[in-house]
Amino acid sequence: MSYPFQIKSFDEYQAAYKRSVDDPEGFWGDVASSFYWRKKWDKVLEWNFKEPNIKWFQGGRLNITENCLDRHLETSGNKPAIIWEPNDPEDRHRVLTYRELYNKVVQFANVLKNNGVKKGDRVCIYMGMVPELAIAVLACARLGAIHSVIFGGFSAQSIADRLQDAQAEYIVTSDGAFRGNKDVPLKSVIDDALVQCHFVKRVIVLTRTRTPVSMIKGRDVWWEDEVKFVETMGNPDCPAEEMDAEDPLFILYTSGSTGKPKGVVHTVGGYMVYTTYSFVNVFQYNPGDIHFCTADIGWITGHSYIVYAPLCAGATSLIFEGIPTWPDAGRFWKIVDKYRVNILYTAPTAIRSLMGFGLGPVQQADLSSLKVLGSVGEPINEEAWHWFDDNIGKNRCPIVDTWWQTENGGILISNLAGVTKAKPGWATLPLPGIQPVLMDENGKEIEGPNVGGNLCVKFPWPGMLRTTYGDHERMRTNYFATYDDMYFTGDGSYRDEDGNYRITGRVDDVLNVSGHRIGTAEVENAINMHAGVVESAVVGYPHEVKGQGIYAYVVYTSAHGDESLTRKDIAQTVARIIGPIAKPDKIQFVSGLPKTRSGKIMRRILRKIAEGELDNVGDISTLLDPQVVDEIKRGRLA
Ligand code: 6R9
Repeated sequence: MSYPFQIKSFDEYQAAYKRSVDDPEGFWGDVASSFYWRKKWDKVLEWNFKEPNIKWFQGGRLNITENCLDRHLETSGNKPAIIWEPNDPEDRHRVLTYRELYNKVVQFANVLKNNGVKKGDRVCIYMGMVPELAIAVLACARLGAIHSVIFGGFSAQSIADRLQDAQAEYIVTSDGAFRGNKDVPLKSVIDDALVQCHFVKRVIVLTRTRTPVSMIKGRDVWWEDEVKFVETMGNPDCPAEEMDAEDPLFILYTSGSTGKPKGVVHTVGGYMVYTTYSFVNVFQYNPGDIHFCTADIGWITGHSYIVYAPLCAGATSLIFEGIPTWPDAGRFWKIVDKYRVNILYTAPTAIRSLMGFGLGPVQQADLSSLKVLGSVGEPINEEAWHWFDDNIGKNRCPIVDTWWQTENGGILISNLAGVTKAKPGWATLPLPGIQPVLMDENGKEIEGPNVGGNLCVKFPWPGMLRTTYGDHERMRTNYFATYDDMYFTGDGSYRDEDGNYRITGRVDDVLNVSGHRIGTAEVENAINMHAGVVESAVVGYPHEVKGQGIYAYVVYTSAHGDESLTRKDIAQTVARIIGPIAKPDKIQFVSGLPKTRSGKIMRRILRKIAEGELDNVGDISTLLDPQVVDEIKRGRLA
């Protein structure tokens, strides 16, 4: 496969960028033309950011799986589509060619069909990192069912919230998942979630860990039995459902600054075009390259850069079931060595944690196959950048620092490997089609070089979200109400004299813990569920490995009893309500929170204290009870 839209030089980048701004419809129409459409679109773009209403490739008809699978069969049927490395390095790995993956997707699409799944139905997928997860995702897309993948670390309560919001009647899960030396009992978590969700009609359970599970009559079926049934039918074909370009492809829940996570909706046509375009350009993917993205498919990075974009590009995508530190901290490097990986796309938090193990684990592996390194999820600090560059890329692999969000579908700001210049700690330049602007607090654009502000995008791109599921108004207030006619990202950024962007992090109440987005409000709500907690306030603080840690200030009723036990108990409550990733790192008991006379918690002060900047908390004169600040400072947990 060749990629007519692949940018090969800085001049080409500049030309593509200019055209994407001067003639966006011509530009994206050309990119989209190299995909397979059953029927071409009537109109490339229609939009306004007021309602907002965004439509790309209207009237176009297609199925994304025909682009991921069918169209590669003739020329690349025997090429590996997926390489799977199991949790335990002693176990057998698997390779699925495009032909094999196609057969499995068609087969499982028939399983879903036999179980009643139709176009437009929501299917929740809760699995570990096994090839069947990608197969389930693609099988949904083949039928036009809307998948909603939930990361395997989320709790029963989080799952129930998402199932209810999406009104998902079908679930695909497995008995359990292996992660390092743990096995996570996924099916049993689903059972707990379903106590509250009687509308769920069917649960399909894959065997992975052989953890004992209870199967509910009439509701739960085994993946393997259902596949066998399709085999006895003679493995019939499953023609792809013809979709409109603007039909939803999936829902993915993500945290915001208020309330419960929202269901970000991506649509078939634009998402396909944008993610594939970004993949081929940012990583400079060439046919035959082995691409290893270490994210979980439960997050957007896995959706876009493990499943959809690589497969649309006919690439080989490596799926790793385990964790970077098991059986030892050399696991990533051994995988690179074993499969001769060419592109390694990972997160700063993983790099920082592996740095802590020294160079021993790195030196045992041959990393000479690597050509491109990538980083995503949070700002990468210079120390981690250089360690990655020196020790993994051996100073000969470009590092792409890719900034984007669940809502964006694909990478928005990044250097293009070897084509545009890297700058440590900087995401650098916008991709063609992306028009970033910096805004000040008063809604004015900040122009010129060497300035900082709130990062917005002023023109639509094909991969952007179309709505928040079931609540379009939420999409408007979240992203389009802060600034007129702008998509507001929630991030702050600088811009230098060459037009490079350096993302400084969230400016709203969203934390980024090990690259995971967590809303402070969500954590507070979970803490407040604990009997005995009166109220709480949660802020982030700099954490050496996680990027940000979670610091909770908690007002607790009874002062007696064992404090450390109560802390453990509260952390456990959060893990039960949200999931272990949201557990506070520090819990400080306080007698009150710093509030204004109107009752608003002054988080600015709490943030400064958590950061250890005790002399720099700013003006506290407007507080109802300024004395509480001194008490909180004295009790600060180092
Ligand atoms: C893809 C993904 C989005 C938030 C985003 C920003 C942070 C992601 C970054 C980065 C600096 C980068 N972020 N990549 N910050 N440099 N290269 O991570 O999506 O989980 O929705 O998180 O992550 O703060 O707003 P998501």
